[in-house]
Amino acid sequence: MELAGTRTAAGCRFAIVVSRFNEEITDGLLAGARQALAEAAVRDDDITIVRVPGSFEIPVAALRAARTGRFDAVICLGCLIKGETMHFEYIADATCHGITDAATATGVPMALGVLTTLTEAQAYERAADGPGNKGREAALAAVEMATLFRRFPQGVVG
Ligand code: DLZ
Repeated sequence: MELAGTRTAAGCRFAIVVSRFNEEITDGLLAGARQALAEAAVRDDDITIVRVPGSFEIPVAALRAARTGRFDAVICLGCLIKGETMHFEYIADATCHGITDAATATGVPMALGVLTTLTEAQAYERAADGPGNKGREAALAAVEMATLFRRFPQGVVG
């Protein structure tokens, strides 16, 4: 037997947790994610946007969204730029570990669309419209995991 997700996710529900820090860039990530979900036949009504102040707040909001039991996957979007962020490594580390912990604690897939770049130019490049948009990539991963887990429900052990 082989289990895999699909590229369309009609009927699946997604939360997108997006930080306001570096908002021009996170707006680009959000647009890319929404575009990818629309292409995957996800209805607007099945998408909930959760706005948080900065990347550091993403994990707790993602955990709360997952715990509602309403979402098949959570898409996490943020932007950390090393050149402007003195404690870049600490926030990046806490954010990535926090998202991982939230996913493993709840069993709800979380897609990582948090940019960690050296410069603002690199961040804009990764948030620009097109196939390289990292919000888009995160949403595609979420679609694949959401549809995989619909076929592979929790509790089927042994
Ligand atoms: C404080 C801070 C700094 C300096 N830089 C960033 C950043 O580049 N990207 C980001 O998403 N958030 C940043 N923050 C805000 C923190 O994530 C957090 O919101 C605050 O420390 C309040 O907890």
